[in-house]
Amino acid sequence: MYRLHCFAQSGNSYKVAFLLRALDQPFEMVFVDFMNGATREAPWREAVNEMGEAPVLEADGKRMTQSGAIMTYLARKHGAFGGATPDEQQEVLRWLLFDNHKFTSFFASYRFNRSFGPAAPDPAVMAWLKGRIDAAWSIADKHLAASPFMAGNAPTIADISLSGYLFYPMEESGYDIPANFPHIAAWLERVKAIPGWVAPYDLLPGERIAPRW
Ligand SMILES: N[C@@H](CCC(=O)N[C@@H](CS)C(=O)NCC(=O)O)C(=O)O
Repeated sequence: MYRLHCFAQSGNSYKVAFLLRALDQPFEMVFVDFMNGATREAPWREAVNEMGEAPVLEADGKRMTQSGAIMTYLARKHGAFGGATPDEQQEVLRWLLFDNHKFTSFFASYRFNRSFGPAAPDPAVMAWLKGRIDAAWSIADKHLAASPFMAGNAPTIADISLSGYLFYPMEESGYDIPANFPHIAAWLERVKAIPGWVAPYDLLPGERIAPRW
């Protein structure tokens, strides 16, 4: 059985959990106490992930990290959500890289600073991050105006990756997606229709935390 190391606020963990559900694969979840510093402790890094990050998936005698790499492994293994042709598979990879570099990463940092950080966010840092988010999201919004899913006509792990953080409550990020990114908003409804979809806080272990700042 798959074992997923994860926690409720982690959109990157949510991506893998959602994919496992979409693939109809049973899995066990291991709570990572991220908010109390678990991933920064040397023993955790030694035993679980040298990169100091969730998610981690244990499967087939391996311990895997990086949601994009984990999802690629699962899509190949189960023959679904990986893209139907070599061209689509290449497109999936292209969007996974864009997601990890620009789409999820800036937004995850922005949301963390705004809701869960140890101190009130620095306005200059937040303004810089917001500029980067708006630029990346505008690119995805334009792409989705012409395509139902990121890599063609059917959902893939690229959709699961890019959408992961967007299913968290709006008050955590302050981002009003329907008002500002209408094609992303419409696409999120299509992603939600994938069998197995469930909201992050109804799926992942750990307590929901009220936004701090
Ligand atoms: N690119 C990685 C990012 C993973 C990541 O940043 N995970 C967060 C939790 S959602 C984390 O553990 N961060 C620890 C840190 O940055 O110190 C992935 O997609 O798995």
